[in-house]
Amino acid sequence: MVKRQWQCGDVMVVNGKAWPYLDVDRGVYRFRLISSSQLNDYRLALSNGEPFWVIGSDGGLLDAPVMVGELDIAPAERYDILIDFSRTEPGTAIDLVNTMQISIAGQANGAMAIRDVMRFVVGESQAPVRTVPHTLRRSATAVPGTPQSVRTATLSVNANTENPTFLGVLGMSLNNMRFDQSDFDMPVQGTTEQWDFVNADATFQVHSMHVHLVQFKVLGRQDFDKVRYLAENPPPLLGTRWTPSADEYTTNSPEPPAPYESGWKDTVRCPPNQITRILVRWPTADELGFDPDAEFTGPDGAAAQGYVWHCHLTDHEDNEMMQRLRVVSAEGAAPSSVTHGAGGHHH
Ligand SMILES: [Cu+2]
Repeated sequence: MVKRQWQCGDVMVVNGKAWPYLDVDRGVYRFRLISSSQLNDYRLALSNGEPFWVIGSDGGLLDAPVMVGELDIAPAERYDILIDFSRTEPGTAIDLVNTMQISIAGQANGAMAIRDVMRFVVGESQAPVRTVPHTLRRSATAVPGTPQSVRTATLSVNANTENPTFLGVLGMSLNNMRFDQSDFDMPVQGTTEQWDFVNADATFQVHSMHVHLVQFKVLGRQDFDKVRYLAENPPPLLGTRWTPSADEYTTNSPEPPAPYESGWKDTVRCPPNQITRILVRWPTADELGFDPDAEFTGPDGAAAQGYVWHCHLTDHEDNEMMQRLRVVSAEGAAPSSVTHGAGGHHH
């Protein structure tokens, strides 16, 4: 667990300890990482320049270990990694470091980057596991299929005229909507959709988008011209749905996801000035063994339905960067506002 204290802190905390060290034997170790940082994303590497292996992501094991020199991890993303200390000289100290500059908001305390995460100190003994496996699954992960529709979702930080306090003037929204609006997305059970997360945020913040109920595939990312996009599609006041496609404003070719992002994910890094595309298959009640659209009683005692999708930066999700979502049955589906076909990005 990697965490920084407060929004703009400058102390790296791992499992509750500031800059801890761990004694390791000479062998291969599995670490289960979750970034519980509130704001920053990190690029993790080993100080000795040695590679390590990613073997799992949010939704389980990858098909095979992916050797990396660096691993990007945003708040709430999970990765399982293997580090091989088997050939390391006893007594060697190896640091897990972050090579990513911290976010602009995180630099308010003057820290540009927080390099040190934790330290491994290699001992004399041999650990029981001394090799990295070649495969992790018997069969390759299934792909959800071709999307029947494309939804554009916009990630924005915009002026909140109702809250004049410091930082409160910034409203954070998805699709320019408030959380309690009723015109949220209602995908149909059994359908496959492409969602294009358009990060048009003025603050150059990486958002970490999390969809409840499902595991999805990351299709990739593409740069777009945010200035022209915003000029030609000016967002209305907060509270009016605003989801223009950014496909006409792209400035390079689509980039595939990092190889370690090829497994099942429920949380994805959405860098600024990029479209991050995912492929989601909405499960049916039969597949789940329960009705995902069943009514339940909300904390306020009122009847509610559905799930949420949100940015996992905690002050963003707490500031309305969260939307409701209902996964409706095919029979109960209302005509939707989904953009079909044209302009979409198909693989
Ligand atoms: Cu965010």
